[in-house]
Amino acid sequence: MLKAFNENQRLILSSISKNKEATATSFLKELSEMSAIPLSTLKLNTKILRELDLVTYGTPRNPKPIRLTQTGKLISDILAASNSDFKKWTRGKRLSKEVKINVLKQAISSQSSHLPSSLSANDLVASIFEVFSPNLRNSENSFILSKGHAAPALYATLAEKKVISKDELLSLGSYGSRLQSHPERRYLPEVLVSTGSLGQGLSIGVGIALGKKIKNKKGKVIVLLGDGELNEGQVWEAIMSGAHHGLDNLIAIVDRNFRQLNGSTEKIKRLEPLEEKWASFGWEVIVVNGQETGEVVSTLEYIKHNQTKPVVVIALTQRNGGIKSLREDLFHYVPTAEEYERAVMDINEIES
Ligand SMILES: Cc1ncc(C[n+]2csc(CCOP(=O)(O)OP(=O)(O)O)c2C)c(N)n1
Ligand SMILES: [Mg+2]
Repeated sequence: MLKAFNENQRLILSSISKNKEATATSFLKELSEMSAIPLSTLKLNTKILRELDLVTYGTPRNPKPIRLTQTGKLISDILAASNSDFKKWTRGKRLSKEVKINVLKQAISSQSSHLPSSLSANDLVASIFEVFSPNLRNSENSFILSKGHAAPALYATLAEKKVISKDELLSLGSYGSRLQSHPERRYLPEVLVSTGSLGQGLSIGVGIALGKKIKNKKGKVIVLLGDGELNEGQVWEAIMSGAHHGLDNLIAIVDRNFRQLNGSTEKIKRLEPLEEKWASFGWEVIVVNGQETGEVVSTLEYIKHNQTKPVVVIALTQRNGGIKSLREDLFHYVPTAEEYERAVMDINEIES
């Protein structure tokens, strides 16, 4: 039960208990400024808490202070006393640290890798495997890396899951290797769908999720997309189909790094207001910090247990994966030995 609450909801619950007489609007505005969490994310999570009967507040016409209900107070107290999720988040962080380092190693050994796009996605891929263990033996969950050029992040995560060895990672992209620069289902069964041609993954995800419904099968279907990838019209057909069929087993995750190739997504073809676009197609939208594995893991846990319609997680990321010594604006990039050493030091600093 406690696992069901994500980090934003915990923050809201604990802050309301200290709140005196503020209305929901002014309370959330202030909390957003203090925490640097987008207002829309806090609003959505507050709405969820109200649906769970944990908080009450008025309307713009009939303003009332935002308050915890009796159950809300109880849950807030239990959450304050519990540290069980923190253990889980730490596990997520450690997993991601190894993945980041192994993504860098693959870039160096192959000398031609989509390093920045992989670093951007790697906390997301690690978190997805942490929560759902998709595509692995005996797992009922399915994962499609629609932005297939982030294959190194997938391979490094599969190495953490002991599906492939860390030595094999160094064969990335070489002739005869199972680890091609875009994931290839023929060579690696844990790659559910071969990808690389952008725009197709969500349509395939809709098909698998619909198939599960028809056959009464359990499990979630998770699709990771790039933000530039959303320029493909086929993605929006899939978004409509997911909503039309009420697929409460389908989760899209958008790696929102605001970059596609070497340019800005907003200059090339504007995506904003992205949350509103997905919501207007009938999806539930959650915005997270995609470089905080704790936040991503707890959000995915929440969705796993509470999903009632298709959900999109818009994950705010950076092409350097939060590693401050690496540039954020590059598409193809291979670090020198010196840059690698510096990056590993940065990773140890972030993930310690
Ligand atoms: C159908 C298709 N068109 C073009 C490409 C070439 N391409 C590879 S990556 C990329 C940019 C993708 O940007 P985004 O989805 O934002 O991913 P990011 O690298 O930022 O993670 C493009 C256009 C492709 N792989 N597939
Ligand atoms: Mg992008």
